[in-house]
Amino acid sequence: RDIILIGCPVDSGKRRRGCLMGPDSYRVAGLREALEGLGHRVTDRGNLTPDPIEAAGDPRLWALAETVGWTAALIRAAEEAAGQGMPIFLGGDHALSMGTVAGVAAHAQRLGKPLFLLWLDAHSDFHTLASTETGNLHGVSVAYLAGREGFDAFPPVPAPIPAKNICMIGLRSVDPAEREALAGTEIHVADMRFIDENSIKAPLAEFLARVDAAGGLLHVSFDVDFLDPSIAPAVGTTSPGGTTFREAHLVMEMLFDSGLVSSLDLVELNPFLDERGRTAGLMVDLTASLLGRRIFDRPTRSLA
Ligand code: DIR
Ligand code: MN
Ligand code: MN
Ligand code: MN
Repeated sequence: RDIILIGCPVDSGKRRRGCLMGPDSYRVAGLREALEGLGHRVTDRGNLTPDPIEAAGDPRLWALAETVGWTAALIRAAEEAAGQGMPIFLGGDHALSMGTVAGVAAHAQRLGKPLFLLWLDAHSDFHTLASTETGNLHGVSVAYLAGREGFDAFPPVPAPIPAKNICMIGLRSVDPAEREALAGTEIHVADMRFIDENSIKAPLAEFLARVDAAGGLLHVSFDVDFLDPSIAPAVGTTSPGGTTFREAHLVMEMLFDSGLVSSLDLVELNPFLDERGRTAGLMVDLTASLLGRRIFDRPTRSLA
């Protein structure tokens, strides 16, 4: 495949700094080389910068103008790149997905195909600007993309994503206002208890079958805190009880087998918190699984 790496050093979506170093951490950890080793053509476009925006600040919201500027710049860049190959957006915090997913959705709309969104995260990121308790805008991305009210400060979403096309897997930290809002939508939600009881394969297989049946494009937004902090410590919002090493690789391997993934975000890596590149290296390995690295070719020979 033609893969386009786009550095998105967005660090405005929360107060703790460090995600701006994410793109370079993935480069140092060998993302490009890993994907080339799987036979892909890889282009690295370097890092983007936000549009200069003079938005009135809001004391309740952290760095609103900067995040709006990033969103505007990323919508353009993502729409363009989605027409040229498979973009991988190297974050940066999860505020960047407001731009990348909105841009990819505009591209899908031009093609006349529905866009589906897989949100791999401990958090649902479903606050509005009115409901956020922290004022951290990395917690509002899905609400913006789904077309919820109250985002007048942001660029209009070119093609809001229907709730039934969104699936969240890995949830374990959902604020009361988010719970209530999610309950009123058709968003598919597999929280950690559901995964414990049913396996992570079940909700993903069901979602992929729907994407396939609809002839859709699939954007995957991968927050590092989807993973258990014991294997992925380099994230500012760790939450215990996350997915294991093998659960995460299984998700990536199933995504590769589906052949449906058309774009990817890697978000919330904070290299300042990493242990000698351990988390960055795991994210590179998981991305390689998403793009075809496997233990054996399937089907595995029967032992019988
Ligand atoms: C959190 C954001 N619910 C908030 N969640 C995070 O600040 O509203 N998302 N960390 O990944
Ligand atoms: Mn997130
Ligand atoms: Mn998260
Ligand atoms: Mn929260």
